[in-house]
Amino acid sequence: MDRTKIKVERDVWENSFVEQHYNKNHGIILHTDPKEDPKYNEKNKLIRKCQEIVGTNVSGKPPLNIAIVGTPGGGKSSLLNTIFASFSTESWTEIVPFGSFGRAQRQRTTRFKSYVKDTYYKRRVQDAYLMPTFLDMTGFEDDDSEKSVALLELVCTGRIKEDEELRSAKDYATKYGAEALLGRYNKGVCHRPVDRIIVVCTSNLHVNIPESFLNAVWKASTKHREIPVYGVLTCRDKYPPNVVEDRIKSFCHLLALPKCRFAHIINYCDDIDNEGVHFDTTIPSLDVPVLQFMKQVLNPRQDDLTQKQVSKMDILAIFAFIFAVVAFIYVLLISNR
Ligand SMILES: Nc1nc2c(ncn2[C@@H]2O[C@H](COP(=O)(O)OP(=O)(O)OP(=O)(O)O)[C@@H](O)[C@H]2O)c(=O)[nH]1
Ligand SMILES: [Mg+2]
Repeated sequence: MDRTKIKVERDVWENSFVEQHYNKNHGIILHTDPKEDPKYNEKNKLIRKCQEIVGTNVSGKPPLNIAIVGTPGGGKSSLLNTIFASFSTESWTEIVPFGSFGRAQRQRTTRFKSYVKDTYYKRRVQDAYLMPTFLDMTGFEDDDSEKSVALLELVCTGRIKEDEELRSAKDYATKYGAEALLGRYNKGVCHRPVDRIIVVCTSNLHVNIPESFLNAVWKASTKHREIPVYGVLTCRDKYPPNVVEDRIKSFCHLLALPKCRFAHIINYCDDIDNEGVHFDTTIPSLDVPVLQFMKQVLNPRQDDLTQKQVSKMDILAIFAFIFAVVAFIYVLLISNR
């Protein structure tokens, strides 16, 4: 093909690899039969590609743990439901409760929750693919104080327990400081060390980009080991790329995101389907850009934890626990003399 004839639209080229998977005007047409969607075959191909990338449990690797972080109401939980619908061949389901109050004081998600393969990956016949575990949590404040970085650090090192309220850890840090917080939680067993971080933020121009929070993510993600950071801007239906060009640039700049680690997407939501077509089906035109992004996120990296390293960390945690118990008994015996 004559290379000079390839004409790339400016916003397509500048924003992300995901751009090419949207129609020029993002006019998503809803079909009750997903096979009628022009992106149906592409969706299935991308699912297969993602399955190939993650491999099966024969490899002996653990599934990746992917943390979804952001400030309140940015679309974190909605993104998870969209990712799950993208991997699904049946229908969108509200697996993660979503719907924000839009204020930091009242958040939809208040507890730390993991979504393992079994909770979202429905197949008639179960397969052995190592689909990742996703971690959803409360929105963070736009703050890069030591306290916020410490809180993110706990998330990254897998110290937060299932169903724990991040607020209690935050209150503890406010009372006793970041060091005390890390000290308290570091005694705990390592639950799910994070392999990837996806930072989610709304495209809504009336909401400030949480600069300090993005800075805190950056600090926490590089503290112990390099955890790859990805970025998603939601609400593309209301704020298309040409309207939020500067916002996209700042967001990517603040997180140092190259094109392959950024996506500007539309989540499954009432705004794009007020007739509820997606309650009974999936919308491949919405899924394809998200799967394209997930393909990038799932790509293996050299420093991904292996099963061996994970078990080594477990053993270390058990030894630390035994040591703490023995020390406690010793102190008790001494003080009773
Ligand atoms: N139009 C539109 N609305 C969206 C999109 N993504 C999310 N929303 C809406 O934004 C609101 C907040 O979404 P959530 O997914 O609950 O946000 P969250 O970040 O999990 O919120 P908290 O858990 O409270 O921190 C909901 O009403 C969603 O329907 C999108 O791409 N387009
Ligand atoms: Mg939420």
